[in-house]
Formats: sequence, C-alpha cells, structure tokens
Amino acid sequence: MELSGSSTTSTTSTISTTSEGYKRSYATIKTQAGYYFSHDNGVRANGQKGGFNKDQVVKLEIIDVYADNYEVPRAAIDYDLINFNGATPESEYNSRTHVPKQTTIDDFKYDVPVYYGDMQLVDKDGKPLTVPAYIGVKGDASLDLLVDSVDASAVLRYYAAISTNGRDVYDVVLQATASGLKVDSPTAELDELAAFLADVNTNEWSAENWQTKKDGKLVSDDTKLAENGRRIDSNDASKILAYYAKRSSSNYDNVSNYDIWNEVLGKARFGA
Ligand SMILES: [Ca+2]
Repeated sequence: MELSGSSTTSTTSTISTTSEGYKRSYATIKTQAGYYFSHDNGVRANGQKGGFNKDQVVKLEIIDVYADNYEVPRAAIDYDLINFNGATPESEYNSRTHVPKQTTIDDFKYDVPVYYGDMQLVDKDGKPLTVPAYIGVKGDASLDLLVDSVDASAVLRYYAAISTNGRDVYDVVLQATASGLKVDSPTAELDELAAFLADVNTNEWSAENWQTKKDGKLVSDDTKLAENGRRIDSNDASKILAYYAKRSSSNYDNVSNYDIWNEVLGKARFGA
C-alpha cells in the first residue's frame, strides 16, 4: 500500500497562514550589523527593553508556498513581529566558551536566528536566516576579553593618533595591540566593536549606541550622526584604569563587573 499524503509538519503558527494547500514559508532579508555588550540580558537598568535590536533586519519579504509550489509573497509585513526567540547578547555570549588572551572571531561574531512571531525565518533552501551581531566585554578595547591597562593604553594611543594630525578615525586601527584578536583594517567590523566597547563613558543604553560607528555615524545611515556620537578619549582611558584597579582589589571580590562599572561611571553610564 502506498504511503499516501505528505504529513504536513510545516511550522504552522499564528503568524503562518492556515489557508488550504499551504505548505511552508521562506523569506529573504536584508540585515545590518549591531554591536552589543556581553552583559546585555535584554532588560536595561532603566526598565527599557534591551537586547538585540529588530532594526538589524532592514528589509524582510516572506513568501508562502502552496501545493504545486505555488508561491505567494505576503502583501504586508509587520516589522514589530520580528524577534530573536528570547536570545539576548548575554545568552549568546555565554553559550560559547571564552578563553581570555586566546580570542578568535568566534568570541565576538554571532549569527542570531530571526523569528517572525513564532515562526523561524528560513531561506528558500530551509536554512535559518540570521543577523550579524558583534558582542564583547565593556571596556575591552583590545579584544582579549580582559579589561586592564592594555585597554587604557590602546585608547590613549588611538586618541592621540586621531587628535594630533586630525587624522580620520578610519585611518587608525583602535585594536592594534598584540594582546587581543588581530584587526585587519580600521574599517573592520571588529574595530567598530572595539570602539563600541572602549567608549565606556557614553550612555551605553542610548537608543542608537548599538549601531554607532567609530565616526559617530549610524550603521543604517552614514549621513546621520548618532545622538551621542562616538567619543573615545583620555576620560575613557582613566575610567578603564579605575575599573581595573577595583577589579584587581580583593575588596571587590564579591562585587560583579556590572556593579563596579556602576561605581566607576555613576549615572553617566545611563545618560543621567
Ligand atoms: Ca582588553
């Protein structure tokens, strides 16, 4: 006897259509990079929503596939339904093993699966669609996962290089230390991440910080300056040293990294 009928196990959901003959959906997306802290658990100190930003999905198209491979593009996409199924920068970061001073690209680069409502988005071949996220430790300009005097030196060297001769930030590599992961170019995504992590005294939860570039402009629109820009200077270096001093002190053995930063930065950390 013939095993008739395909057992339809497509991920039908509240967001998928249940129309007759519906088989599955696939999508095409256009994405942009985002930069995040390893301590970002999705809830910001001021109670706002943190975590991966859905604006990393710049454009989304969903195509519903019916019997006989009849394809129907969805007329309307509700971008508010884009989500990451509960994944946060913290959960993604902690899902991997990290060894300080032995860093690779896998310590910093994450491809985060995208969902639309409760439907995971896949391409035409069924491969998960993702956004590129760069995640690191606050203050770690050198990308070695430690926050110490090497980071302060890297910040001062970078600051001196861009301020003395009026050089463009894209002429200078911030992470040029031997300690951390090598950065090939001043325009590399890893150097953007290094700058994001080094700018410790900015309002870290400002709305555009996750997509602010070395030159202070937005990843999504390089004609537009982010509200808080990206200023890396001697004040960041001294705050990194203050953090390092406390982190190294036995008096702070029972204090979290997060709380030490709060102590070093005060309310400036959250823009107050
Ligand atoms: Ca470091």
